[in-house]
Amino acid sequence: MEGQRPISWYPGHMAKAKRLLEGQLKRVDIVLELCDARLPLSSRNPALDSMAAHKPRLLLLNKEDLADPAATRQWVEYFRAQGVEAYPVQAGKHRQKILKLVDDLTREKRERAQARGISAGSRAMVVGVPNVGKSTLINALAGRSALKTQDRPGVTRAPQWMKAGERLEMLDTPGMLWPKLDDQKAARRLAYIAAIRDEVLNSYHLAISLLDELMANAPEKVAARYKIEDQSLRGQGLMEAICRSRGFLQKGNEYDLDRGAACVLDEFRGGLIGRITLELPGDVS
Ligand SMILES: Nc1nc2c(ncn2[C@@H]2O[C@H](COP(=O)(O)OP(=O)(O)O)[C@@H](O)[C@H]2O)c(=O)[nH]1
Ligand SMILES: [Mg+2]
Repeated sequence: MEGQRPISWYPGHMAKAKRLLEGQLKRVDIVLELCDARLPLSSRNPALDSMAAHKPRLLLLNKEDLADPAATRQWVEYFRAQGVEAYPVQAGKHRQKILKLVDDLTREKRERAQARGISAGSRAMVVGVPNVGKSTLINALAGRSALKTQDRPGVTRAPQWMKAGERLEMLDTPGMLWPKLDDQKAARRLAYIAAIRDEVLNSYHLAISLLDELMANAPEKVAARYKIEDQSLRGQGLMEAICRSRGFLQKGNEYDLDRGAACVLDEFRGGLIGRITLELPGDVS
């Protein structure tokens, strides 16, 4: 996109994250993969498929409260048609539901072990790209609120196990998946949900690009939120209309476009514009 630096991710970070994750995966019976329900495609990383092959996996479409419920239903159907167990959740709220799902998925292995006289529980870990809710989920499942996790790639320490329910132990460190940055569209979308830091992009251009996508998906929600009458507005014209309606003006009555940009990004992230999903299964090429 014009005026925007390409998004970069250090290959060294990626390689370290991969090594760390491979080591963690070896220790667990089941993987709880988190993605963002607003971006079920862009917020997953297909590298996990090969790394966690042959392990039971649960795909949790997190932050369902921020996503469009009809779109979420479409995604759940899409994933299930592919044989992926997918469930919409709010990581901090659905402890019992998630523990039950994990219990069901690990039952077979547990019963096989019991038949051989081994009465072992199951071990699980949480995996996902930054900001999808990994720490929130770990805290919720373990029933603790003071978990201090370091999910920066490369931070190595002895793994700690926490009890989460009667038969489940959980790795207290989330598995860090690096975001999918080779696809610029996916990368931009990850920046909208703050999975990659703002600094790597110019906020103004990011907000303009987000507005473009919002107008394609849910123009009436944007119009209602910012009291915009002309729904054909796009780009700077739309941002100016938002600044006008919010009174974001600078000296000399110029529009404070940066303030408008920050406002749109914040309000989208907080769900204030409405429950909006930015990609549908039909978009999968
Ligand atoms: N609205 C909403 N916010 C959530 C949900 N789960 C997590 N969050 C928020 O998302 C942000 C990132 O969560 P965190 O657990 O730190 O993500 P991590 O980087 O994957 O560990 C935090 O501000 C959480 O409060 C959810 O289901 N709904
Ligand atoms: Mg975290």
